[in-house]
Amino acid sequence: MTRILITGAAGGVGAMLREALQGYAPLRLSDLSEMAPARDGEEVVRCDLADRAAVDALVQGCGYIVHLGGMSVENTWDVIEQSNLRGAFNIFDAARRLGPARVLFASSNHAIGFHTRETLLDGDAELRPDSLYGLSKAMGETMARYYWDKFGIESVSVRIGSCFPKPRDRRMLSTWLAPEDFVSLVKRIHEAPRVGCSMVYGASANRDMWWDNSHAAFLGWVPEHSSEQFRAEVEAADPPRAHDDPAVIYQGGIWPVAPHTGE
Ligand code: NAI
Ligand code: 15L
Repeated sequence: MTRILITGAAGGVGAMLREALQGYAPLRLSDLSEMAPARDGEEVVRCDLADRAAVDALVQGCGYIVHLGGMSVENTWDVIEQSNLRGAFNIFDAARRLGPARVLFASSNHAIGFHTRETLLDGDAELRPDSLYGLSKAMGETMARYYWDKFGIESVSVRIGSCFPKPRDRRMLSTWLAPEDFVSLVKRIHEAPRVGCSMVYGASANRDMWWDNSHAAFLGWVPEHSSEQFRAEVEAADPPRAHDDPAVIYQGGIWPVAPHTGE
């Protein structure tokens, strides 16, 4: 059975995935931060993704890499560059030299966050990052393309909406990705005979959607959850905003109008 490497295993999504994949395949779990000790079928390796030699050792022997590690919100360019760009480069290049390994790249809706909400995006949508963080995800997707075109390294970039136990505000009623749906997507990407270089919007079967995944139908991924069960609770806690509030104009919410954090 393919050994699966999960980077960012101490994070919110990574820790959830670790539990869900127990017994599914041998797991190598890695993060900069401390993680719970290894159990049966697990290896736990602390590593900075910016450290090329350490990432090489991490990737060795793994056939599938779920690359979640990195700075997951806006930050200075130095931090984003080290964790997200150098980190992604080290992963893809190790997958080339030490693999081949298939890569799931955790991209983000913030790679396309400047699109407005009345625009339905499909597989050909233009990248429109709304932050330095979103820019690093757009660059990661381009890296995935390069490693496929030049070296045949298969990957799926998942433009994750909001992967939390439940939606936290009105916007997330559209962007929510139920953890269980992410787990089924991780497995589909692992089990598909071929993925080439693909992109999937990571959202559950929510009522009001801005994203169309028909280009990725070949994966056979069918999300089974919906944010609808949380609508009443979320709407009661988060009052509606004016139609010209940036928070309701952009798919990225307030990120497009947040301060620029480059020095
Ligand atoms: P998180 O912040 O909880 O986890 C990220 C993990 O990466 C952390 O444990 C952190 O210690 C680790 N990390 C950061 N820099 C590192 C480095 N240089 N070397 C090694 N490890 C490093 O984030 P979360 O929510 O679990 O997200 C996982 C991935 O999915 C991230 O790449 C994030 O950008 C992406 N994503 C998540 C979304 C969500 O709704 N949770 C939405 C869109 C994208
Ligand atoms: C992301 O990319 C972030 O990692 C996550 O913390 C959320 O902010 C999410 O996007 C979102 O847009 O809800």
